[in-house]
Amino acid sequence: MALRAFLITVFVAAAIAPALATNYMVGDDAGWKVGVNYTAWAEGKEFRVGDTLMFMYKSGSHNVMKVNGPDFQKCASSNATAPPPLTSGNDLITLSSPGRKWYICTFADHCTKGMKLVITVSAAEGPSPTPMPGWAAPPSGNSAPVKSPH
Ligand SMILES: *[C@@H]1O[C@H](CO)[C@@H](O)[C@H](O)[C@H]1NC(C)=O
Ligand SMILES: *[C@@H]1O[C@H](CO)[C@@H](O)[C@H](O)[C@H]1NC(C)=O
Ligand SMILES: [Cu+2]
Repeated sequence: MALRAFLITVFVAAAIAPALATNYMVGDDAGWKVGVNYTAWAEGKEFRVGDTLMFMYKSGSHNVMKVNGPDFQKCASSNATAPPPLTSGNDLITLSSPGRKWYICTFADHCTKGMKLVITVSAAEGPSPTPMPGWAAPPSGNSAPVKSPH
């Protein structure tokens, strides 16, 4: 049963270890809508490369557009080469690079009414998110070095 115990240990360790990536539900239960202070929501949160943002809203009522800093201040989207806004209502964004990131809703006056989120993403830290060793080759359970006979 050494293998079984080892696998359970791995599972427990994986569950207890600090998460390698965090999934943030923007606005928590409120989701992405008018009337939520997303500056307050983001306060105190540490966003890191590899984390994800989930924007939840009724599709067709809002959208999510990544903009630059000046456009964020103006609640505009002037970048003609920027990708189109996300519109699914279930929009997952993976934070793939460090730095400041700005998101707005481009519907009517939603942005000026508060549908704007700015975050600062820092580099990933901690253990690299590589697969856990040991799945393919569990240890023998013998902690002493094996002495080869001579
Ligand atoms: C949103 O929250 C931030 C930080 O708590 C605060 O400084 C700001 O005044 C709030 N904005 C509004 C419109 O309430
Ligand atoms: C416009 O969008 C493109 C594509 O996302 C981006 O590479 C570029 O930096 C943006 N320009 C500005 C001024 O934000
Ligand atoms: Cu909106």
